[in-house]
Amino acid sequence: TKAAHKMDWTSYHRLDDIYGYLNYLAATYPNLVELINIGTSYENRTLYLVRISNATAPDTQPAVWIDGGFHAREWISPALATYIIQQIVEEPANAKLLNNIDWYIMPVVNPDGYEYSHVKSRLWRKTRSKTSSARCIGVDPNRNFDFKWGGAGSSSNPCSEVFKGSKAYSEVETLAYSKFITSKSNQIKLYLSLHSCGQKLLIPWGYNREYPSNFDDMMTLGKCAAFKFKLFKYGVGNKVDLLYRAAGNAADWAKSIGIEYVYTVELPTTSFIVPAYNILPIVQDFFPAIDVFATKIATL
Ligand code: ING
Ligand code: ZN
Repeated sequence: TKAAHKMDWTSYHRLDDIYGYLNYLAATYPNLVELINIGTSYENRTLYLVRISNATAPDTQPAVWIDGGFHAREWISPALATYIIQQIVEEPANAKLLNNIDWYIMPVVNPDGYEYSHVKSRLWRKTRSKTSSARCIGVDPNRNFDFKWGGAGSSSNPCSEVFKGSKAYSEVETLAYSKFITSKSNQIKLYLSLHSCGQKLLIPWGYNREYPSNFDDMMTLGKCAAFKFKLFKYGVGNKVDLLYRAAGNAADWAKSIGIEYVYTVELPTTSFIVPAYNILPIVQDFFPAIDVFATKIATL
């Protein structure tokens, strides 16, 4: 990989640049940032996430999980995930976000797809694993989780964009992800999975038109967070009410293992193709919501 270096939010970055930035942060702020390797993708890329914490004893305080890059073409999501990392680690004005919270942030859950969308096919969505069909590649990682796997809004056709895979966790990426989150499930109080597009904060369930028992609490916090958005207007509500059913999605699974506050975020705009000059406005507009979430979580 590339030597450690800085990052910017005026262009989209390839996986090596993103990992180079994570390396740079871990090397520059060793007491704050830990680079964690949770496995290897189908095409042999490392699956990295960062832990940001100033706690002296590990795993003793509430934690936040944030991910991006589930879907290859949704480039604004790794951009926001890396921006959140940068703001927490490198912006002194945000030091309060480190009080009583551990942050686990994984900018690119599906690195093979992400790279493929850069070099071959801009609108690629899925992973890059071989399927039972010689013609069709990849699984929708957001239909591959072991909660209501295979239900409405997923497909058993390998050529579908919402192919559920041959079984739950057929994909090494979703398996590694689920194992890591499970290992921290007592600590993680808030889960944000970043997608695009459409400007929504989506609340489980997505498999069925039903609400989790703390749905009203998730609505209240989601609306408080959404009040912070000035440039882009976000809708807040249940996944099926605002979008569609999608069984086997990661956020439903996260909710099913007991994480209290769970959101799938559909970032701006109304297209997967967001011009690079819109990255900064989108990520800067979003960041104040992180403070709302953190304030809630730190007191749980
Ligand atoms: N949307 C997500 C998808 O996987 C989602 C999020 C999940 C919506 C479940 C509704 C229900 O379809 C994008 N943009 O990928
Ligand atoms: Zn997506």
